[in-house]
Amino acid sequence: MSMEKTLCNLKMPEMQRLPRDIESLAGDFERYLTRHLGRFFGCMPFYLYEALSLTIRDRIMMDWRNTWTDYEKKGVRKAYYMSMEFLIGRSLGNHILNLGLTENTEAAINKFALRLEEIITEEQDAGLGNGGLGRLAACFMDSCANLKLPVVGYGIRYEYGMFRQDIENGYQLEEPDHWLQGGNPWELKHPEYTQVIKFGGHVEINVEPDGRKRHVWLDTADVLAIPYDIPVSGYKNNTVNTLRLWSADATNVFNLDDFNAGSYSEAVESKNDAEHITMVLYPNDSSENGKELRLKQQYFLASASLQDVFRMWSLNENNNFTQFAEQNVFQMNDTHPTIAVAEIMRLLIDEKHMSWDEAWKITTQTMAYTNHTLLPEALEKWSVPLFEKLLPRLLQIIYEINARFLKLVSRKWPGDTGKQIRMSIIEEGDVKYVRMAYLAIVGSFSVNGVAALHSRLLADGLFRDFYELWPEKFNNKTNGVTPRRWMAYANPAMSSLITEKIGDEWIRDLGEISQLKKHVNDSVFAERWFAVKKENKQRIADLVKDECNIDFDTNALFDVQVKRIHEYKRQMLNILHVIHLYDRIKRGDTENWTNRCVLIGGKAAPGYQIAKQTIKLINNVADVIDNDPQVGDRLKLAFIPNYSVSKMEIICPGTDLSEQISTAGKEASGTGNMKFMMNGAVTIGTYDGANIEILDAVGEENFFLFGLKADEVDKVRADYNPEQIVNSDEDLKRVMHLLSCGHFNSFEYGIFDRIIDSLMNPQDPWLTLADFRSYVDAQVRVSRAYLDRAGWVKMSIHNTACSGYFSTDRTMQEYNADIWKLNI
Ligand code: 26W
Repeated sequence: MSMEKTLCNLKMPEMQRLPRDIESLAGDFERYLTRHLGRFFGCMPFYLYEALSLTIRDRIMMDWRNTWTDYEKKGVRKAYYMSMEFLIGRSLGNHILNLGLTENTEAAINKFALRLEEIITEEQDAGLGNGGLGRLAACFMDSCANLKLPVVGYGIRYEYGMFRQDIENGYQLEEPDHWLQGGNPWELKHPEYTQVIKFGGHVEINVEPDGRKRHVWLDTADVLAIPYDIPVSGYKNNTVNTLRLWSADATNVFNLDDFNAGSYSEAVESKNDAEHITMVLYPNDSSENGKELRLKQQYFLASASLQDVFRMWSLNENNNFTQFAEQNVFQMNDTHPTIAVAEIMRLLIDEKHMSWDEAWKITTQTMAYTNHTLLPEALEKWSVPLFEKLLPRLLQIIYEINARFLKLVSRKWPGDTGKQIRMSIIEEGDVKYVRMAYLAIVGSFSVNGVAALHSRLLADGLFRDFYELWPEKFNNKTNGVTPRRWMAYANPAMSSLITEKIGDEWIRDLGEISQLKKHVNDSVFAERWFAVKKENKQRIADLVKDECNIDFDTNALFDVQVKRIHEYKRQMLNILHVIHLYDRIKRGDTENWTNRCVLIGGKAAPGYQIAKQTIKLINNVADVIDNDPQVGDRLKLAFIPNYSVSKMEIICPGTDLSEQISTAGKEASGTGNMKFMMNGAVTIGTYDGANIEILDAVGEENFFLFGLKADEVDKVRADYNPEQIVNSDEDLKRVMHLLSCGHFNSFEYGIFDRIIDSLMNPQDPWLTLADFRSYVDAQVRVSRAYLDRAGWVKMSIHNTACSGYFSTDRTMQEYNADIWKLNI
């Protein structure tokens, strides 16, 4: 290791930029395949992918090193995006696009009678995230590189990513996702930057000769954190940022007592325990189950990342932390990494020997927190006994933060003990809990929601007391998606059509896409737009044929809902509508009919029973509908298994209608809605999350709005009566009858009872039936609108033309202007 250090300090000669012409790409590709990997053409295609990735990676290295050394220079203020999830998906195709090498690479590969597409699809998705929050982090990284913002991502290198979903007899089966099995050409291991993470043990107080007390955390079980760096290339701008993912390993020191007692295997066992920390991504995206290993993961990420930043700081500044807050800012992606608030205090006080006040000042000037959900069951809290056992020193620090904070509360609201109890970071009760969101708010200078409505609901509702105390901390940052992956890469046909009309600046700056508005009435352009959509629909049809053996006709309206399966997202409302359409066909009510292909996809958390039953119901309804000759092409339903980033790359370009139908006030933002809109889908949606901003951008005549608004939801809840709703709506009555009479579960008695009960429950928090009528009416408007082909295409172009605001480039510029203040 010391050897490595010396060598690293040597001045390296300037790296030469590698040639990017077809010949040299082809030559390197062949050389990697034959001489490095020892394979030949005709081998398993995975090796072709590996050889091509190494070829492309070589062409990133120089810019990567230069970008990093630029950031390491003194005086560059940096942001660190801390997230338990980065849902990256595939990398090869994305880097080829960003490097501007699409054509040359294709040509180089063609020389070997291969197609680029075949090679790119060999790559396993890096599925290191559950859904929206994880994919958002990946889009943020892309945009920061595009904007040349000095931002480093910190995350966890899970051995197993999001589980693979198989469908058997209509039920979800979870299979482990061993994505690293074949090796990962996109990561560079950096053992020289290993950090030590402590767990367990106890705390003692030493009195220093100068009389100051010092806390020492002793007898800990230590785990090593080893970083793996992943390059994040900017779009044709020679910038390559870094995503640093931590992997857990045992310390090299065996437990000598065990060892000497002859317990060799016990000594080795500890290695296994340590490695478990980064073994698997938790697949829950909305309810916290308080698992010990998850808290370990969170602390592991926070501590390793903070120590890494401190290490880099010390390279330049020795141990002088006076300027630290001027040069560094941490953005915490939800409460998952917010133990960082206490950990940075520990590092500053116990290891850098600062006073409490100095350390607190640095903490509250460098920490920022983003909230992604209002669902109470998703708010993380950890039991105090668990904390005490795993992280005793951190618990002490949290208690001290809380004591000082509650003093402030009592000064602001003298005598209001209710307020103190409500706002306390520690929840009192038989078992005490640490409320992570409150710790995050108290320790941060910025708290943001992810769409305008959501941020308002945080200030007015969930975090109201805190908003009253510190209104200046609260702000909104509406989410976005990266147009590189979600348009330029995923939808090449539409991208070239757009570029032909308005040039290609939109890829770098999506604001430019508004120029398309000039062309909405151009009928030649509209016809070409329609043709491209149709090609893209064929790709969905092929996928559905391949995976579900169901025939989608590209003349039909493609109606898509893909996202995690959750009651608040109301896949059930979609199914009720599908059953209603089926019922209409069966009773012959098909005048002016619009043919529809309905596609639903998404994973259910493995322990979320009702979500899993919903998947089974979708598959059973699909079976009945798709095999009924009387239905024919009028209606098709498919459930696409194992929905993932790479599937969305095929799905969003070919979608006509985007389903965004959550109970108002429940979907913090949504980001699938933005991908669809960008690709020319029209939205049917509730007044929720970023739908509201999409509606503002496109206007009411280009959006199918329905359902109760967030404030109405709360009022209706008081005397919600599903039975009465069913009885007063003939269509709904028939749908509920078909559901409950076993029409979709002939030999599977009772399997949907729980779903039906929850819909019929006056306490149903998601008020699904309350929005049925308004949803069906909106769908009638959709069907009618689709019959007018020219009108529909206009709407489609208009949606794309209005999508400029929903680029993560805009989101990142706002984070930078209001929170990070880099490059200023
Ligand atoms: C219990 C652990 C847990 C809780 C919540 C794990 C993961 C979560 C995430 C916050 C779930 C999530 O992905 N939320 C989504 O974040 C997106 C990005 O901001 C939003 O667009 C979605 O509306 C929100 O549901």
